[in-house]
Amino acid sequence: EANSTLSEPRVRIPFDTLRATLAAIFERHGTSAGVAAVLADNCAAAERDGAHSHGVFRIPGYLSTLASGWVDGRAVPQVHDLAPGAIAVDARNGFAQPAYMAAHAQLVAKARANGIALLAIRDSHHFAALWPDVEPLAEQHGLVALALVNSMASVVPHGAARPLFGTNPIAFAAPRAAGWPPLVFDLATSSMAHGDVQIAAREGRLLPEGTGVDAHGQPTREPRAVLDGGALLPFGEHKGSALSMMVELLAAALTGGNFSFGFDWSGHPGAQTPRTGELVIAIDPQRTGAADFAARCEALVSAMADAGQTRQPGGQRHRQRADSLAHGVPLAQATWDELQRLAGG
Ligand code: NDP
Ligand code: PYC
Repeated sequence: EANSTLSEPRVRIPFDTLRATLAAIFERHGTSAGVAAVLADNCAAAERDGAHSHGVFRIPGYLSTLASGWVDGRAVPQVHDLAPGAIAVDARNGFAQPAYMAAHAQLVAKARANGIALLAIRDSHHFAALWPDVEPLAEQHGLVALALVNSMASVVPHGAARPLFGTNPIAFAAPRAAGWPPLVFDLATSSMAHGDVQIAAREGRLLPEGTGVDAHGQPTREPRAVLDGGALLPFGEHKGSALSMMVELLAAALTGGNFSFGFDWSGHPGAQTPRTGELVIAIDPQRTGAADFAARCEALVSAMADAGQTRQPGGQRHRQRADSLAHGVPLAQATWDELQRLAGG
């Protein structure tokens, strides 16, 4: 399978070659060329940055979902210019990233014109890392950006008895002074991303204490018990649970998308992509009345370093990115062989 293993032998694949191969796979398995290009960019970038839970590991899930008829790989998103600071996109049961791209330029223009703008995406499937939805807004456009997406009922709210929330990530990006990549974090509000539980199961690793419960609601460290009828817990008990609730409200209720518990994919065996919503908020730091945001950002970064913080969020991804761009994206040989087979090569 495409996500088979991290064991040797390994190869280094040029980023553009990986991206082109992934685009060929998507198109060969039922997406339009445009959707294939957007998903391939996203998935290859995650693999390049070492974000393994949402890199090529996800290809079998994308393909089984497309084969199940649950998602429309050829959907053409409808963009609605709602207000000076608001855009809505109906993804029409397509992937979230093409819907986002359809409104990206408008979001930037509105944030510049108004100081703040939001993009509300509904009826969309987000099966990816979230940082690609905010990092370019900070890096290329100097905007502060926040993105939230809800997923599938797999997390038990704090104090509750059954799963309701999704793993519901939050991503944030802030531009830094010239020459520095933006400060970016991207984190699931669950104790662990569902994808990482799947990877732990594949690799035969136990989960940390407090990650999840089995089908009887009992704490377990067995990834298969979490995946087969069990559930994850929020990170940080009531605090992560409250953030996850907020994501349901902002990414679903505010956009018109489904809640994580609000869709039924049982008629589509093989479906894995959640059909929900996404909210992106972009803020122009030049339009808030504060002096020189970039300088304040540098002051904070220096203070964190002085306090002893040696690793910043996003730092590891950028180190892996530099390595991948210099030497090729590392993949298991078996994984690369399988990707080429799927691409029809
Ligand atoms: P992690 O816990 O791996 O990382 C969360 C953030 O913390 C990252 O920005 C990471 O930076 C940073 N970080 C990690 N370790 C440290 C450290 N020691 N010091 C400082 N910063 C640190 O992410 P998750 O497992 O929570 O999420 C993984 C991915 O899964 C995300 O990309 C998320 O968007 C995706 N996801 C997608 C969903 C969807 O519905 N589409 C649902 C749930 C998750 P760095 O990247 O540099 O390590
Ligand atoms: O890893 O939790 C996850 C996830 C859900 C949807 C896409 N990724």
